[in-house]
Amino acid sequence: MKYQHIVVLTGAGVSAESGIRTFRGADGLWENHRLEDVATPEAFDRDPELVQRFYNERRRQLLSPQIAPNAAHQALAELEREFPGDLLLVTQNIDDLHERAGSRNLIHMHGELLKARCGNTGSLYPIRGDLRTGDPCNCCGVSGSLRPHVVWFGEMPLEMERISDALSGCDLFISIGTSGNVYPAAGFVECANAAGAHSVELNLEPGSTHDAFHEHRYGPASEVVAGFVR
Ligand code: BJW
Repeated sequence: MKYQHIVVLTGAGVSAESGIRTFRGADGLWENHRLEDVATPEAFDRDPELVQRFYNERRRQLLSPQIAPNAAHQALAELEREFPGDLLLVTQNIDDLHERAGSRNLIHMHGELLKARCGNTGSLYPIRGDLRTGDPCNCCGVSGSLRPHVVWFGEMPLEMERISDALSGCDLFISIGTSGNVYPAAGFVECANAAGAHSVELNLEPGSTHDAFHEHRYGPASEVVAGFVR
């Protein structure tokens, strides 16, 4: 491969064929709530039980035996293992399917479903069961301080400095299975283009920022990702 510094951005579409629903698909509602009604700090302040239930259900689903990485996750892990240059995988997904497939140089910019965070101290805890509104946390003992370790609208995505550095030094940027509706991730293609990188969109259908990409391949991630990287 003629490239040396690759940044890959993934979104919900990469996990769709593993059985995890995307956000903005035809059935993108949860219990008739819009995403914006459960994925904001205001929603958590207003109705913490509703928000905890939303994430508890998704955590249970993620840990159910039928959920497993698909061929797209596997192909990206294989690329990381075999690529002689450096590859940073930035995912907007809060599932752990990239890790399960073997990816290691990975940033979860919107957080991780299998971690809880203390709202008072920022301490992180692994979590595989349900979070409840009255749970006290080990670090401060305050009940109700634990929240899912995820990034809601209006909050700062994680590790932005490391991501910006990688984008400004990359020569190939690959975006996979994201609608391009949510910033700052939707702006990464422009950062990569400004750095002189070749940019590629792999998606089921054109996303909102498709015009910004130099190359496109449309189809299910399990097919187009494996086809592109191998
Ligand atoms: C397949 C497939 C298959 C399906 N194969 N593909 C105006 C302008 C600019 C910004 C803003 C603005 N107004 C407000 C903002 C800021 C706001 C924002 O972007 N709002 C928009 C709605 C406009 N952003 C924020 O608030 C962010 N923070 C922020 O900006 O901080 C300030 C800042 C300033 C400067 C620098 C840096 C920061 C925070 C955003 C947090 C998003 N959080 C969520 C929830 C996370 C927890 C959870 O999972 O519950 O993240 S929202 C949700 O959307 C989730 C996702 O990661 C994210 C993106 O969704 P994604 O992955 O694109 O999924 P879908 O469903 O939209 O698309 C799926 C795609 O897959 C589709 O394209 C399908 O075609 C495809 N597909 N099957 C391949 N088999």
